[in-house]
Amino acid sequence: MDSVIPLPDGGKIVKTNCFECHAKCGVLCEVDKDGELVSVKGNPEDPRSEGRMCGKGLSATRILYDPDRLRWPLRRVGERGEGKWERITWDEALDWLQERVEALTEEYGAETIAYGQGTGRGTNQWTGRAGNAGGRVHHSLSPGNICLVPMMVQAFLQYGMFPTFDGCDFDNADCIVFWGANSVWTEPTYTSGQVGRSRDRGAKLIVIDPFFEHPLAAKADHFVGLRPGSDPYLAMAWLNVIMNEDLYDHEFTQKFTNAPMLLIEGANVPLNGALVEEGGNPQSMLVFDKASGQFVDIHTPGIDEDMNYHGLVQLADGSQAPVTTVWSALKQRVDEWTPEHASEMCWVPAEVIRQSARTYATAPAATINVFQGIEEQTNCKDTLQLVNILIAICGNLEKKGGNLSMPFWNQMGPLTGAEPETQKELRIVNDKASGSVYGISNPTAVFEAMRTGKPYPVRGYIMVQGNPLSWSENTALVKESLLCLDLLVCMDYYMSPTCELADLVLPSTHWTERDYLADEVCSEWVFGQQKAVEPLYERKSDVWFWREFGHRLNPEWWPWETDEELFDWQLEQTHAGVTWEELKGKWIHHVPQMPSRDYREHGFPTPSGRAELYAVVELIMGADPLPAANEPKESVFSTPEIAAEYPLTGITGRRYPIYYHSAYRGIPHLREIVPEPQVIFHRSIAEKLGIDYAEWVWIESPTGRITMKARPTDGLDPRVCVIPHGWWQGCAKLGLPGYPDGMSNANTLTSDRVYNDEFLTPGLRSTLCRIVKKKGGE
Ligand SMILES: Nc1nc2c(c(=O)[nH]1)N[C@H]1C(S)=C(S)[C@@H](COP(=O)(O)OP(=O)(O)OC[C@H]3O[C@@H](n4cnc5c(=O)[nH]c(N)nc54)[C@H](O)[C@@H]3O)O[C@H]1N2
Ligand SMILES: Nc1nc2c(c(=O)[nH]1)N[C@H]1C(S)=C(S)[C@@H](COP(=O)(O)OP(=O)(O)OC[C@H]3O[C@@H](n4cnc5c(=O)[nH]c(N)nc54)[C@H](O)[C@@H]3O)O[C@H]1N2
Ligand code: SF4
Ligand SMILES: [Mo]
Repeated sequence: MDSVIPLPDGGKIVKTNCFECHAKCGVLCEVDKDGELVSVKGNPEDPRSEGRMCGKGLSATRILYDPDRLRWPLRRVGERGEGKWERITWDEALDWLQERVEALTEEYGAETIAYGQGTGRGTNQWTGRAGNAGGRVHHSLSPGNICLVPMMVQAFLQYGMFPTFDGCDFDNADCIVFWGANSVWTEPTYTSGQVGRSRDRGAKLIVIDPFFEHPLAAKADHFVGLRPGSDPYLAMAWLNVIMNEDLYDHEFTQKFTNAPMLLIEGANVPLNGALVEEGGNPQSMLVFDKASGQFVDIHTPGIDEDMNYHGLVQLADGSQAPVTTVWSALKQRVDEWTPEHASEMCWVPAEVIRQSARTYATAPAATINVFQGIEEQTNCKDTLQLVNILIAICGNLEKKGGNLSMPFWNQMGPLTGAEPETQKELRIVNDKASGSVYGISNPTAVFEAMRTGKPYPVRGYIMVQGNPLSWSENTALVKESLLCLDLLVCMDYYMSPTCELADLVLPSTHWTERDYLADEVCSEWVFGQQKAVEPLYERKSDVWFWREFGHRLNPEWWPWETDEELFDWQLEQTHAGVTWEELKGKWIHHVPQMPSRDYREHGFPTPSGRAELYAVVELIMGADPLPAANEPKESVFSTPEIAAEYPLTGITGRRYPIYYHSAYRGIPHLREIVPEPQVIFHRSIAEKLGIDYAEWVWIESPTGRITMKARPTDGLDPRVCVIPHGWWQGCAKLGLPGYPDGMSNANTLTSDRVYNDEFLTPGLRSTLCRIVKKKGGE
C-alpha cells in the first residue's frame, strides 16, 4: 500500500489527515513497532497544505494519549449533572439507548428527539441523516444558523453556487481582502502559504476587521478598522465609490448579472411576462433591449440590455406602472451611503473607505474572504449579499484570482436524505425573528421547546462532537433547557460541560485512531483518512456510532453492516470515482470536476440565469431581495437605552490559533501559550477604572456576568472589546483551574433577544457589555 510505508526497525509511516480543524491537512504519522504513535509531520504531497501543520495538529500524540480523555461508555447513576457514572459496555449503551428512544418516540412522536453536533468534523452528513431518518424532523440542533449556513445559503440564493470560503483564489489574486475573517489562523495551512506567495509577487492586502491584532493588519495596504456589526455601511460605501466612480466591470454586470432586470418601482417586484401581456409567462423576467427597443425575457441571447431603463409601462390590466432596473434600485439604496455618511456609522475615516474601495475595484483580479466576523451578526444577510454584489460587479466572480465556485456542497443531499414533506410543518421556528430563509428548526427555539413543551415537547437530544453549553448564545438558558430533558446523549473526547449533564456519555476515537473519509462530500480532493494506531480503550468513531445506532433503529435508512460499506456508498453517491479500499491504499484521490460548472459560459443556476444582485428566490421566501444598511438589532445605535448601561461593543469568540473552540485547554504545552482567559480592551478604560494588566475583572451584559483577566491594548477602538469563547477546562499539569458554571464562558453574556430575520443568527460579535473592576474579595 502506498499509504503505509514500513520502516526498517519494524515501525511504519501512515499517510492520513489531521482532523483537528476543517483544513484536514495531509500528515505523516510515525508509529513504532509496538503500535505507538511517536510523531506527526506534515505531508508535502497534500496539494492544499503542502506539508504545513499547525500547533493543534502537531499535538496529536498529546491529545491521543491525554489521560483525561474519555475511555468507555458511561451511564448516569446519580441526579442529572451530579457527576456519578457507571461504566457500561457498548452493547449495553446501544441497547439502553434504543429502548429510551423507542419509549420516547412512542409517548411523544419521533419529533421529540433532536439530533446534532458542533462544527463539522467529518460527519455532517450522518448527523443530518440521523435527524431525517424514518420520518423524524430535521431539528439539526447544531450551530448552523451561526456558522457557514448564512454564507452558503446567501451565495446559493444569489448565484446558485458558493464562491467565498474555500473559493478564494489567493494564489492568483492581485488583491486579497480579509473581511471579518482570519483564515491565516483559522485555516492556517492553506491560506498562509497562498497569501504569503501572493504578497511576495506584489498582491495588495486589505483587512476589514475591528481588531488591529489581526495577524495581517499591520502588513495590510489598507487596515479598515470598523465598528463590530457595521459592515453593511462599509459595503454600501464601497459600492457607492465603485458605482459613482465607474470602477465596476461593465460587461460582466450587464451580461452576467441581473442588474438590467426590470422592477416595478416602489413595489420592488420584477416586471414579469404575465404583468405586461394577457396570458404572458409569470416566470419570465423582463429587461429592456436597446437594440430592438423591446421588453424581452432576460434569458434572450444576443441582446443589448439597458441597465438604467426608467419609464412607465402599460400593464395587461390597463394600468400603467413606473419601472426601473435592479441596478437603479440598488444605486438608490447605495447613494445614501457616501463614505462620509458611512463613516459616522462604521467609525472608519472616509478616506480609508474610498482608498480601500478603489484598491479592490481596480485590481485586475481580487478575492474577498469573509467569515465569522460577518456571519455572527443580526445583519449578516445584508453584509453577505453586499459582499456578493461587490464580487460580481467588479468582475471577480468565477475569474482566475477572484472568487471561484466550490463544487461540493450541493452533493450533501443524497447523503443526508430528506425529511418527509409531512414532517416539515413540525419544524420549530423562533418567534423572535421571521427566519424566512432558514429552512430547518432553529436551535434557540428547540431549546425553548425543551423548557416549555411548546409547540410540542422535545424530550431527547443526541449529539456527537458538540458542546452547546459553549456554542449557543445565553449559556444559562441552554443549561436550563438541557436539565429539562429525559434523554441527553453526548459523544466526545472529554467530559465537557454538556457531557456532565448527560445520561449517556460516549467515548470518541481521535483522528489518529479511526478510519474516515475526508471530506464529507468528496469535493475536489478526497482522502482515505486511515487510522495510525488501533483505538485505545473502548473508543469508537462518530461514524461507527451513527451507523450502528441508525442500523438498529432504522435499518432501511442505514442498511450498512460496516463502516467500509458506508464509505463505499458515500463515494458512489458523490461520484468520487474510487472505492474505499482503493482510496485507503493510495490515500489521496482527485475527484473529476462537474462539467456544468462553467457559469460564465452556460449561465448561473438561478431563476434569471444570471448572478443575482437582486435575489429573486429571497422575494419568494419573504425576505428583502435587495440588501439594506441594517444596523445590528442590539447596538449603540439601535438600543441606546441598553448601551447607556453597557457601552462597549463586545466581539465574543474570536479564535486562538492553538485552541479549537472549547477544546485542548487541558494540553499543557498549548495551555502554556494562552494560560488564562483574557478580555482585551483599550488602555484608556484600564486607566479610567484603575485596572492593572492581568487583573481579574467582571464583564457584564444584560444577559449575564463572567470573569476574565484584563489585557489592555492600543489595538482596539476604546468603544470595543474582545471576549474569547470556549473557556471551561482546567489543566492539572500546569496547576491551572477550570471555569465551572459558565463563569468565564463568553456565551454567558450573549443575547437570546434578537436574531437575524433570514437565518436566525444571534448577534454574537456585537454584544453590548461593560468592564467592571472587582471589589476586594470578589
Ligand atoms: N460567542 C460565540 N459563540 C460561538 C462562536 C463564536 O465565535 N462566538 N462560534 C460558533 C461557531 S462558528 C461554531 S462552529 C460553534 C462550535 O461549537 P462546537 O463544535 O460544539 O465546539 P466545542 O465547544 O469545542 O465542542 C466540541 C466538542 O467536541 C469534542 N470533539 C472534538 N473532536 C471530536 C470528534 O472528532 N468526535 C467527537 N465525538 N468529539 C469531538 C471536543 O472535545 C468538544 O468538547 O461555536 C459557535 N459559538
Ligand atoms: N485555531 C482555530 N481555528 C478554527 C476554529 C477554532 O476554534 N480555532 N474554529 C473553526 C470554525 S468552526 C470557524 S467558523 C472558523 C472561523 O474563522 P474566522 O472567521 O476566520 O475567525 P474568527 O477569529 O472567528 O473571526 C475572524 C475575525 O472577525 C473579526 N470580527 C469580529 N467582529 C467583526 C465585525 O463585526 N466585522 C468584521 N469585519 N470583523 C469582525 C475578528 O476580530 C476576527 O479577526 O474558524 C475555524 N478554524
Ligand atoms: S490546520 Fe492544524 S489543526 Fe487544522 S488540519 Fe491542519 S494541522 Fe490539523
Ligand atoms: Mo464554525
